[in-house]
Order: sequence, then C-alpha cells, then structure tokens
Amino acid sequence: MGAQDAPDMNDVGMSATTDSRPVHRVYVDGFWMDKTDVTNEEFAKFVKATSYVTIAERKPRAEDFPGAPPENLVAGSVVFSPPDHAVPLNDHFQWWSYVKGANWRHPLGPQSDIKGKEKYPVVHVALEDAVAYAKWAGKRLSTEAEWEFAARGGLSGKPFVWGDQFRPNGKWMANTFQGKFPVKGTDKGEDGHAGIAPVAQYPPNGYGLYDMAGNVWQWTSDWYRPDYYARLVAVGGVARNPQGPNSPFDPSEPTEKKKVHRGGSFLCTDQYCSRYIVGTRGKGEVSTATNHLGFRCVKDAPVSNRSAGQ
Ligand SMILES: [Ca+2]
Ligand SMILES: [Cu+2]
Repeated sequence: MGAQDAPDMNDVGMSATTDSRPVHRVYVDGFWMDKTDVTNEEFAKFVKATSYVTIAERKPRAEDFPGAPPENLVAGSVVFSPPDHAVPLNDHFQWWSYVKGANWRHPLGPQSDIKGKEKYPVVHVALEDAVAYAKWAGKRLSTEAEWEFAARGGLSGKPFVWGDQFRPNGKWMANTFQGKFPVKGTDKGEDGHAGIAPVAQYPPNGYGLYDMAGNVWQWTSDWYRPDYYARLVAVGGVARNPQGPNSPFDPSEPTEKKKVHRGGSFLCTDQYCSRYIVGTRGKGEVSTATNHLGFRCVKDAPVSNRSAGQ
C-alpha cells in the first residue's frame, strides 16, 4: 500500500506524495465492492425512497459559520470554474468557486440539470450524504486500505490500476484532463470525455471494477493524516484491516476535519495533480462537496468466505 513518485508525476502546487509513504503491507478481510461509482439514477432512487436532502441542498446554519454575512449563507456547492487564461498553479481558488444552487441535481448550478445523465456518477455529495446512501443500500464506505486493495486489482507495486504505462499501446485507460490545466475549453477530451464521463467507459481493472482512477474522486471512511502510513510502519508487522487514524489532521488546514479521498478525477493531469496514480491520496473536509467528488460502496463478505482465503 502507498506510492512512490511515478516518473511522469509533477504535482505542481500540491504537496508531494510524502503522505503516501512509506510503502507498507496491509491485510484486509474479504469484501464486495460496487463495480462502479454510485450513479445519479441510483442516488435518485435513494432520495425518492427516503426524502433525503443532501448537505449542498441545505441552507448553511449561521452558528456553523460565525461571522459570515447572512447573504452568503445560501445552499450551494463547489464547482470547477476554469479561468479563460493561464493562472499560477499554486492557488486553487483560481479554478474552484462556491456556486449558489449547485447540488447533485444541478451539478454546475441552478441552470444545469442531470437529464440524460442517469449513468453519470452522482457528485456534490458530502461525507454524510454518502454514508446515508450506503446505509440505505445495506452497504458502507470502504476503508482506505480496502479501497487501495480493490483498486490494484491483483497487481502489486504498479503505478496504475491497469499496470505500468499510462497509455498502454496508446490506449486511454481513464478519464483525466488533457490540454492546458486549468484553462477553460482546452480539455478537448482526447480520452473520449471533456469533463465528467458516465461510469464504466474505460476498461475495468483486474477485479472488474470501473473508474478506480480518474473521472471522480471517491470518499473513504478513514480520517486523513499525512503521517498515518509512517505511524503504521512504526508499529511494525502487517496492519490488519486498518481503519485509519482516530482523528484527522491536515497541517495545511489544521482546523478542518478531513477524510481520505481516492482515485483522482477528470481534472487530474501530470501538469498539476497526478492522483490517478494508484496509491496516491486525496483528502477533503467532511461537509464539502464538489462536482468531481463521488463515492461507491462496499459490503462485508460472509464470514465463511473470509476464512476460506486464509
Ligand atoms: Ca477527459
Ligand atoms: Cu488530481
């Protein structure tokens, strides 16, 4: 588990992948994972059955944002809003905006909708939204270790979930960003998709799982700490079913409670953030959703199946 910097990894403006080292061994019990990210169609069924309202659709409470002007306490979410000219890559506020009225039904804001996008991954889901869906479906979010075990699809120590080359024989294997990041309109979608893609448009990995790299980031159930792997290694031995640290800590934003994201998204590019490389880690504040963040679920395997493999 974990990643070294891959040869094509640049990560301008992002911290290097020191949080994904040292590479170490873990053991996870058997489990089942959804083949794809949860789609708009699936999420709509859940909302219909439960009348669930996502965080992005709720008006922020004044007590949670002391000092915020009341006109800013409006339901919405974070949307990729590319500039039309080159910008320095050390300031992500250049291409992310809080958009009033953006939510899973309106991914780019009130004027947008999801008609015809039934098979696209649901986005603008915060952690508790994903957890609520999983519970309703009789499933749960994966731990970070389970996620990486699944993503590797039986391959060990490879930079990509499909193997060694980013484009084996010239073939695109994941939905990432082409063109000049993050400039508007330069992603012409040489990989088949400019922006978000429906699920399962690229070959599955060795375990039959789709989109374990690129398209949308995925929530896991682990708190984020950059030193978690180092701590596991300090304990020694093979970590069994690690569940993440007991509490979150991100030195770059110490007051924010973050969980681990995995997989990268349609915005990943070797010019900025190569986190389609398996083993690299993302992170996000638990109540923050965006239009490149989704999730999938897992389910425990029956106990008899688990012991069969030992
Ligand atoms: Ca793309
Ligand atoms: Cu990225």
